[in-house]
Amino acid sequence: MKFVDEATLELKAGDGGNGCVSFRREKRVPRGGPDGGDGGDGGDCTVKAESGLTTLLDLKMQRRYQAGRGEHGRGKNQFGKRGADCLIVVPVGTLVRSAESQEVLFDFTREGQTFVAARGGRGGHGNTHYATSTRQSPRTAQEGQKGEIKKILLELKLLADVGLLGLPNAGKSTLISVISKARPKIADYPFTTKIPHLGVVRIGEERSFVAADIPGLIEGAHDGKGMGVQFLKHIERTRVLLHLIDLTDPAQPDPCHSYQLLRGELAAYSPELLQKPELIVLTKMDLPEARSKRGAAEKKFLAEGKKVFFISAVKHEGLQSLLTQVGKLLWKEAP
Ligand SMILES: Nc1nc2c(ncn2[C@@H]2O[C@H](COP(=O)(O)OP(=O)(O)OP(=O)(O)O)[C@@H](O)[C@H]2O)c(=O)[nH]1
Ligand SMILES: [Mg+2]
Repeated sequence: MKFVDEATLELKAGDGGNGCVSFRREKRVPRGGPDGGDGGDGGDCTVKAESGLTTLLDLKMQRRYQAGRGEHGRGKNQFGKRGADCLIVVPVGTLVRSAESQEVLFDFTREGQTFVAARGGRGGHGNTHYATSTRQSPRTAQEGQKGEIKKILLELKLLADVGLLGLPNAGKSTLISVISKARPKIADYPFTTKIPHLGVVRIGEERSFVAADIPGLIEGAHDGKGMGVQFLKHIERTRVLLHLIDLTDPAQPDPCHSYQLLRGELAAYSPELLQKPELIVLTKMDLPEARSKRGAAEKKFLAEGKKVFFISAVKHEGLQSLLTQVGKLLWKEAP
């Protein structure tokens, strides 16, 4: 599954501070030499990659970024302070393009890489730089350069390994929020999730996979009902599916039926989806109502040759063995 996340940003690097025209004033020295300091450089707009992030969503909230201007130089050879840099943090995997030409300016492949997307203006020289043997009292100083103004397009492509699917309210967002740092909205009404959310799930020290929480699917989804077909395409490229089922759903007293209903939607959309390795996950097992239906549900699925997992995302129960099994399917070995 591939998500493309995009954000267009307007950057303004800091202007350089002006150089200063000043002369030494000392007692008994009528005309001291020049002592005007240089202006400080303007701050840069720098983009940096960090591995904990998975989306560009935060950057869509704020589109304009401005770095600080350099201070002007002062007398007594005092240099102006450099302007504050402006740091824009993006996930690893982000591509930076020029918004005008679409040209790729930088490709973040590793954590910690930085790229100066708009450079601050150089500070101007103070009049000390202009003194010569024949011109001892220069009244000239240089203005600071303007900071660069750039418009950039950030593009992030992320591949999800595992797709969480289920009817609305099945507990998909709750699960991803306890196994990863993703924080989709959770609520007790259907269609809380309107866009897919990705989360990086760590297994042990070395391994991790990307899970995708997608909006709930309903009968007729393949025909565009509910949140529609647009999200089914997102799960086409995942390698493993987790099919979440809520035993307490009043509209679905029979979990096998709700399972088949969703499988039917997948089949109608693309029969290949049925070939993907999947795990059936019965959720909300901390609720007495779910627990009372546990035995019967397990038997029913077993009769169809299906093994099921029981979890309570809220109580963090059953998650370890579920994730271990996901790891086995992804890597064909114990993680
Ligand atoms: N008791 C209990 N409630 C849960 C558990 N998991 C989810 N819920 C509740 O079930 C409701 C739906 O949870 P969500 O995680 O938003 O469900 P979803 O599948 O993402 O729903 P949509 O985004 O609407 O498709 C919320 O009120 C959750 O608090 C659980 O393990 N135990
Ligand atoms: Mg949700």
